[in-house]
Amino acid sequence: MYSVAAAAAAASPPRRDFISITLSPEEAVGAGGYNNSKAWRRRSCWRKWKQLSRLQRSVILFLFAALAVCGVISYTSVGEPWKRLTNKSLDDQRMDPEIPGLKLANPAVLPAPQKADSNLGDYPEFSPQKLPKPPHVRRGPSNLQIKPPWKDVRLKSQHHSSRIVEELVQADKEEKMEKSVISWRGAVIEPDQSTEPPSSKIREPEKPSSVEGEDQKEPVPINERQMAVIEAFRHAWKGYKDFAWGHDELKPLSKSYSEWFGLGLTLIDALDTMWILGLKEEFDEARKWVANNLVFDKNVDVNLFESTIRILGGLLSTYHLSGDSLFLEKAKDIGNRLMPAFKTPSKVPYSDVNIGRGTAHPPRWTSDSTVAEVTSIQLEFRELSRLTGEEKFQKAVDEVMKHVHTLSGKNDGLVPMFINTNSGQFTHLGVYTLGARADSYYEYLLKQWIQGGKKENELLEDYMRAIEGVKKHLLQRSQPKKLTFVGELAHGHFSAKMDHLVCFLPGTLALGAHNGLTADHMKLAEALIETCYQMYAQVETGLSPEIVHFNLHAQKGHKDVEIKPADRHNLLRPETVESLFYMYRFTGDKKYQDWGWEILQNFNKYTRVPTGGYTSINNVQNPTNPEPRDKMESFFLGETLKYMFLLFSDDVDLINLDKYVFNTEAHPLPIWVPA
Ligand code: DMJ
Repeated sequence: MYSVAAAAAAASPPRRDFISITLSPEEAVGAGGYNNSKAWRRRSCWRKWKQLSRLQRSVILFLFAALAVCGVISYTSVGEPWKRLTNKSLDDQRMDPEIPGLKLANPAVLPAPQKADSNLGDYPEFSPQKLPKPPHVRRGPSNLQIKPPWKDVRLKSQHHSSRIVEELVQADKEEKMEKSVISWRGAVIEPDQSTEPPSSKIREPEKPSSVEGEDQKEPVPINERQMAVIEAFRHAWKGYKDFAWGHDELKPLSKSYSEWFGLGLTLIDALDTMWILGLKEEFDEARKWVANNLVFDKNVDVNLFESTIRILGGLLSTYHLSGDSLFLEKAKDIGNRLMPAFKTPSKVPYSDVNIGRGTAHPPRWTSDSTVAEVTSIQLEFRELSRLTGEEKFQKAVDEVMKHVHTLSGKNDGLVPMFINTNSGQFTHLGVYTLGARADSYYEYLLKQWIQGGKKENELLEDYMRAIEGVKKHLLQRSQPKKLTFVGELAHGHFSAKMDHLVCFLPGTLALGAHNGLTADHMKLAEALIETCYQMYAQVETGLSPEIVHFNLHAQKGHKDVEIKPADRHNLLRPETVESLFYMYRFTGDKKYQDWGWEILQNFNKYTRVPTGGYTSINNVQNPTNPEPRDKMESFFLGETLKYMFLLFSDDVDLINLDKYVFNTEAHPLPIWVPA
């Protein structure tokens, strides 16, 4: 039978996938002979149609009509299952080809941490695209991510297929580990999926019981005091941007800058503060500088400790908060360049490293390093190992801790201030302080123990012993207010001198108590933070000097706090505000917020430079002329203002202290096994 299909087949140019119907010769060749022109074919069809009887034509038309009706019916009944089938087949495509049966989660919408060799040009640009936030989508980097209030998600601009597979497998692993996703100010916190050090066995993190509820939690609005901190930060940043952009420190009065390492120290120190404060524009601009201008291949000597806590720490925490692999790449770069410091006879690191040449050395006048410096780089290098899978970083710093653990020369857990890089022994024995050169040794004992999931007992032992040492040798009460303070011990003689630096201690003690250590520590923390506050309140400007001496004997007309002329400067240091933050978090007592608020107002009154920036001052005792020093330290943005903002917040999930531990420069790093 002649059909339209056949006609269509005949009419079509030769194709490989047509249906061929062969017609009989007489059908194919009509009068006039075979001629494959269009006109001939049209005429020929019409002639054939005319030759059919009326009945035949009716049957054919009826068949066409029936076919059309069937087509419509079958489309409507088959359409839905077909659609489902189509979607299913798309789902099937998301099955991991290498792991049968493993269904992959949605393709990652957040960047996964990149491998050590990944391309530096591959950094994700921040995308304005906003994706709906499904409550249980597991995605993104194997790290803690706090999305800022200005954005729910960040998209990678490029997806190389191999990386996508990695991300998908990663996403699936994360799903298996029942990671929690909790919201913070419309943002998300994803506890780490691989929170053990590289050398240890990976354990699944516990899912916090509050996760489901918190997912629904309303973002906590920023309050007025926090707004004041944002305003202060913006003012400081304006000065830095206008006069010191890309340099280490702002000199706000001379409207210039000073260089220490020549690495944009203030900018790097301030990155995570901007993220936490929600300053998107400023963050984006700073990120661009890091991407385009931050180069470590420079013939420059840097201090191992300072560059570790400020640069390495700042980059690592910014990586964790943002998920942006740019910061991890930079962290790896500087981490590797600092490693030559550990090539010493004792493996106790030198204080200085030339990051361009790969050489390290002690200061010119000694072969000693400072104890605080060699024992306060561990949080950062350990975290770098965990992220990169390269053990060498952690190994180097763990060895230092193990070595110091075994050393003689301690006094009930209190350490001297210097250690020799050749012999590995303490030097200048007999002087004990919790201030300069020893302070963060104590802080990092506790914090490493917390970071590692409270399993490294030697760290805890050393910490507990040291606090007992403090109680036994260094605690005293002042007159007339009977303030508890931490003095110093020099060859058996007690000195009532206390550095402002010691004011980290109440916060650290409170953190220890929060982590299950004895309640005594909290009591001591409460007493010490009162003292630190008085170091501000008893001074004419309401700002603490660098060092105070406490009165041990009541004298008419004398306060508890005495200040020597050489000690009356204020460098915009963070320690008291830092401790106020911990105390408020753990007690909820508003007086700590009020004390911090007073301090912020006094910074604004005496250290704010109208054209932008804040300055350290020489004389906290002279409110009419505090003698500005013309320098804004990077830690003012990295620490002081960050802790202020956190202190005024009532949101415990704004850097949750069961998930993060702050390094000594206020850069939050994830706790490997969160509570
Ligand atoms: C910061 O660099 C760090 O907090 C360090 O531990 C001590 N000194 C400054 C802040 O005062």
